[in-house]
Amino acid sequence: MELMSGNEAIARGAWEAGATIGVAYPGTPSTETMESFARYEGVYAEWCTNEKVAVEVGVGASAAGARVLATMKHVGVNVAADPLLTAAYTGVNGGFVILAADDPGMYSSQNEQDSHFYALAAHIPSLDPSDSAEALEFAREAYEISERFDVPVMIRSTVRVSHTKTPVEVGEKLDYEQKAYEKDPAKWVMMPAFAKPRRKAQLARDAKLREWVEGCPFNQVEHKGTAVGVICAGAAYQHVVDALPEASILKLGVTWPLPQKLVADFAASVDDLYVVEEGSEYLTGQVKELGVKVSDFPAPLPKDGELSPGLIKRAFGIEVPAHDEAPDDVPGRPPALCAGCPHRLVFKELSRIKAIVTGDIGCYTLGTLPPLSSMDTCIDMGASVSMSHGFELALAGTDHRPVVAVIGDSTFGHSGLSSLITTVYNRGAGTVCILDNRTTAMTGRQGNPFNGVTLQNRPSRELDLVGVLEALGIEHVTQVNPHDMKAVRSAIKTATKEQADELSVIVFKAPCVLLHRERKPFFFVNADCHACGACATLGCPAISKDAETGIAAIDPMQCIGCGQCAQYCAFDAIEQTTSSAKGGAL
Ligand SMILES: Cc1ncc(C[n+]2csc(CCOP(=O)(O)OP(=O)(O)O)c2C)c(N)n1
Repeated sequence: MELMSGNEAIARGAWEAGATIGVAYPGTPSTETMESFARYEGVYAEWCTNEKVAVEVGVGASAAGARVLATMKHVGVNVAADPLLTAAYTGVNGGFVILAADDPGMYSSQNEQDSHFYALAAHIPSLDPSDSAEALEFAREAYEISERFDVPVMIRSTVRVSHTKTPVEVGEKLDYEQKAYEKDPAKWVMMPAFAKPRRKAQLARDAKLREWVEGCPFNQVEHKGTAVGVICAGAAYQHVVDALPEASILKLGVTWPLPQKLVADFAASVDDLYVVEEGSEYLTGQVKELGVKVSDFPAPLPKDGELSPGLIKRAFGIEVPAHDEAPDDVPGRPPALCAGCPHRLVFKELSRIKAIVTGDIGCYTLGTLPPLSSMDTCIDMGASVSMSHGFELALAGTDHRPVVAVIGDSTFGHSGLSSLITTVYNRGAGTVCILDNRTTAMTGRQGNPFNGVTLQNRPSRELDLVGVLEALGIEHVTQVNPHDMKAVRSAIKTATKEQADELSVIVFKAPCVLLHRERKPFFFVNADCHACGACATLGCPAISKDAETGIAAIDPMQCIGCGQCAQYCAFDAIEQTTSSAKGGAL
């Protein structure tokens, strides 16, 4: 017996099933799955530039005969949807399993989505583990299902299942022999003449899957009483067990296709049937489509966010003791860029010149929050560059503010590059700031093409970012140290004023503070502080102001000695210690 998170258990299950190839782009709450899979013996695992590429590499490896694991967060499935929906036609050779990890409650995402809808659209089985033991079991079995029915299989997890550690029984690694590859264009070349019969094959497969799912042991009925019956899956099941100990439960381990007879029989065995699901109406809709009557909750169950036993109790009109729920008045702890973060001064300067800043997704999205208050927009990865092009087109000289896109190195590799090519091709203008902190920081410092670090530390090639930009034919490309206020200011000024009518790209290159482990002597505020507050406008968590006097202070435990603040002090009141005292813990 071992304690594993759902993500670790999925990796273990895939390894036990004989999966030898892992492909992913990081994204919370899925990331640790591939990091964990990569540590097993005999597997090859890699970060791809984005989820579409990951699924395509995966389809290639599956076609060639290997068992493959692909992992991504829910929004990554949007990116991968193109190959996924056609891979659902081609089917597989070696088993192909895709983890879609959803984030109800948006702990670290830009939206809430229910990936079940992709399984429905693609006609591929969706398996919903409710704890780590099931995550391991379902992942292991998913490969058999994939090969038996010639179909990619989705494991749909949520943050609670992916990140909670529960006991698992680990097994032995299966002695799986990679299949042979045989050329078969009618299966693998999806041109209309071949896709049409594959579409028919897909529909015929649906019927087989519907037959199989009726007897699939992943779906379980827990009979308690006949008054209330609840259909649920995944994390919602755990909350229902806590909230409604008297209710009978149909726990669905397979959420597409639904076991029609099992659902109908269960519904007939209870007086009132409810469907409890998180932030979605997928299951409710599927059950209703079978002609089964679903009762309304006595009080509304939220349609957004994560569920909890308390929320479910309330929906059923059960009183919830105060200690069951977190109080509403817990002080908020807004996230902030780390002390010494190389992104900080870029936002400070863009805010100072009142630029329109189209932002992107990464640590640097925090440049939106006060006191930097810099970013105007952020919707999905890569959008900063394409949206700035859109702003330029629509404003076309009618607004005096410069339009600046801000994007991280990993996000640029993910999809910013294709956006930039659109701007170059159409002779767009504006400034693009690439914040190259030498890592994919937001999701836990993964490697990417521009730092050349690979998941399994295999030899790689670090892409020359400036070289790539110059090769696109962009005339104004500069590289700047983002800790140097004057250099940052001057580069932004040149790009937004002198080169205002053209396209310019500034690469701000300095390692993330969590990578750069050398500690420098910390800074402190001396007696010359005039309480002007300039240093505090940087939003560095190490800097505070006395509530009454306004005099600044620097917390030596948090300061890492980057010296950004000292450059903003007009009174030379911020000094670096000369002693060997080092900055705070990293
Ligand atoms: C389609 C999609 N895939 C993955 C993610 C998860 N994610 C958010 S930001 C990010 C990368 C951030 O790295 P980078 O652009 O280098 O910025 P940094 O955090 O290092 O500042 C990732 C992978 C996402 N939000 N959307």
